[in-house]
Amino acid sequence: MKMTMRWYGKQDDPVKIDYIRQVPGMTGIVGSLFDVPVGEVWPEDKILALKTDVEQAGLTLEVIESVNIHEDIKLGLPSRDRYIENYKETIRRLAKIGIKVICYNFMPVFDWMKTEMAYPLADGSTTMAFFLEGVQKTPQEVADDVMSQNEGLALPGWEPERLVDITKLIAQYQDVTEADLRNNLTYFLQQIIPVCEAVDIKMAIHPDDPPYSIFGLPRIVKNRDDLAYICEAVDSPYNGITMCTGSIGEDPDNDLVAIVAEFAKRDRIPFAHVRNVKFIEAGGRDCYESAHYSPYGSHDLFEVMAALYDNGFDGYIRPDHGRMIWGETGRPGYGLYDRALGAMYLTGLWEALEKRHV
Ligand code: CS2
Ligand code: MN
Repeated sequence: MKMTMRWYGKQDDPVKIDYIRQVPGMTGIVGSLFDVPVGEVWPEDKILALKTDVEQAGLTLEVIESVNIHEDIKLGLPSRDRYIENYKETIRRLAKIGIKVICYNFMPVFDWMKTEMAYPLADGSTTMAFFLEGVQKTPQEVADDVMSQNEGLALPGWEPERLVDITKLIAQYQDVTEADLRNNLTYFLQQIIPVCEAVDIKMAIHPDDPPYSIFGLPRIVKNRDDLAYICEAVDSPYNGITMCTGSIGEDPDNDLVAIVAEFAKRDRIPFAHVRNVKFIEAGGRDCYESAHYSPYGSHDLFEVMAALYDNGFDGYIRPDHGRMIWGETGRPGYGLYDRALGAMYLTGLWEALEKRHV
């Protein structure tokens, strides 16, 4: 297990990489280039500059999150082939500097969705939350709402320049069924996995967050059967999953620990996001992102880590989102303090598993 933390880069992340380095057990950064338009080939000089920044801090850069997928690939438009060729070239360039895992998602139009960016908890901290009521409006209203809560910081996929077109983007999917979206994902994987095998980079698809349809959009990475379908669509260890326990764990019908165990055993988890969520009511879907520590959430993270450990997991983990604690401000979910507590907790669980099992 290699513990990592996401970092948004020297210019854009209020969290200093030197502070991330001080978290015990931290080995690497999960990074990305955020200024390359989706679909374009990543420039080699920028990739190298990121690697240099990370290594100067004494950390490694072996995981990228994300190389995003152009909408035309998800829609299966004829123009997808050009974007897939670009994607392959980015994979080759990332391999050259030692990247081992690429996280990506196949969610139409936008990435994760929360309706509350600073939901207050009883201990005075704030956290992100998702309430179904919050999406019973038009996407434009939801976008405006989230932006106003978020000091103008956009959710991924909800960037102001895309918002102009969000209704149009969503409309493009009107006739796209889940089966169509699955076919488009399979087509993409069939093209890129041979390249990944050749250059030794594992692809790791991130589950849909939340793991069910919203705004009538098709979603195909929601549960055990979806994950199995994807693994079998192109049967290669290079076609893997980012096991995000917070996303899969947002549907009370998902048996999180069993899902983690199954896909770890199948050697399809090169990368895991391990965090907790707390359902407001048992059986319901409204939830907030709690502290990682199991008694504070609805999932048992000891059992999650044990499912990874017992099934031979040797990939990368990151604590994913954290609450805002100790007066920290900045990008919701991505402060330093609570993610550091989460990382340390997970590292402690792993140490206990190792010592008791060896
Ligand atoms: C991440 C996702 O911040 C997060 O919630 O887990 O945004 C993730 O980076 C993407 O879905 C992966 O493509
Ligand atoms: Mn995640």
